[in-house]
Amino acid sequence: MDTIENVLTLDEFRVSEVRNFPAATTELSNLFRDIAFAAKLINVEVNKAGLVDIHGETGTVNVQGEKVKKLDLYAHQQLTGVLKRGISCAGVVSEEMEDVIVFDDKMSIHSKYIVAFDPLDGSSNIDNCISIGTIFGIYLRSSPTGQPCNKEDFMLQGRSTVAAGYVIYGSSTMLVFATSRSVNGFTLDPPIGEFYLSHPNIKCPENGNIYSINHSNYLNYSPGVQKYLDYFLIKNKEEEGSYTMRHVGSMVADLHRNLIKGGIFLNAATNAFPDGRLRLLYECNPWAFIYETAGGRAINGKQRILDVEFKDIHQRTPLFIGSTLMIQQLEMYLAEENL
Ligand code: AFP
Repeated sequence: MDTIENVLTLDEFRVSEVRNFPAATTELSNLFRDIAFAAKLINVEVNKAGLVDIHGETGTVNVQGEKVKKLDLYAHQQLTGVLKRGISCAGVVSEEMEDVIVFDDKMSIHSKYIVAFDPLDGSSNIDNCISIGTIFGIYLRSSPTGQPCNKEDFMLQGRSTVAAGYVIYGSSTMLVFATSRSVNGFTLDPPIGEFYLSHPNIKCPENGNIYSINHSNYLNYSPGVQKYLDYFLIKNKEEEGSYTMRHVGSMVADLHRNLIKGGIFLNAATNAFPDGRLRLLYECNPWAFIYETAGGRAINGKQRILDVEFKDIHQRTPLFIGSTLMIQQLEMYLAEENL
């Protein structure tokens, strides 16, 4: 086993990337460092959630009509503050804010990147000590640098993602960062306050035996999705243990596990949510980019998530994401339903 001296810290990894890949920019690398710093700040508060007054709901309602927990707001403020103080981000869009946030200070206007994030996904789980996470996507702005970015810069398609990642605040805290080259995972050593490269070059297994879905909505799903779910039940009747259902209700936790172990995660359209529950810009696009880079796939049932047309910064989409062969099989069931 490697001693800690042989394991790269996040900073050492950043330096080695810039050295080994001449196309890697220090600006992106700095952005990565800033997000890691915000993750540490958020992690400290997440770990104290049961103890301090920060726990609980603020009572206000966010743009999605959901009650905002104090930690959601705290995470939003930390990420926004850290990115604004840095020199690599021109503006952000957050699940917690109705509109985009443009950084108009004299450093930020020269930055070429913008960031879309869900500061704390799965926050209805905070009260129950269940893993939660931060999701982010990094894009190049289209407006010229030297002036503040604008709302149009955020009217993006997922395929223009430059980098994306997530932080999972679980039994360990991990930061996973994907560029078009690779997906790498870093685990936080809390007493030292350092992220170490624990999961280099993550690959999503081509196949898996885990499916993750809110099964209570079965009768509200389309016939194709229902038949796909029936397939797992029938297979398990034939040979018990062929498949297992695992659904935390915190997509960072579900998707992190499936990325490592292989599996499929489904958030399908229902009567109440005809476009699914998840948000395209700052949830599904980053995850689609991470999975595709790791060799997996992400679709909305009709097309690749990264090709979905932009309509609104808070638009929702169904999401089917996971191991390639499992997505392929789902597509067969969805194709049959359209015959
Ligand atoms: P919260 O942030 O409100 O807890 O929502 C979590 C979430 O967006 C996602 O992480 C889950 O996978 C999804 O909701 C679960 O919702 P449904 O199972 O009701 O679709």
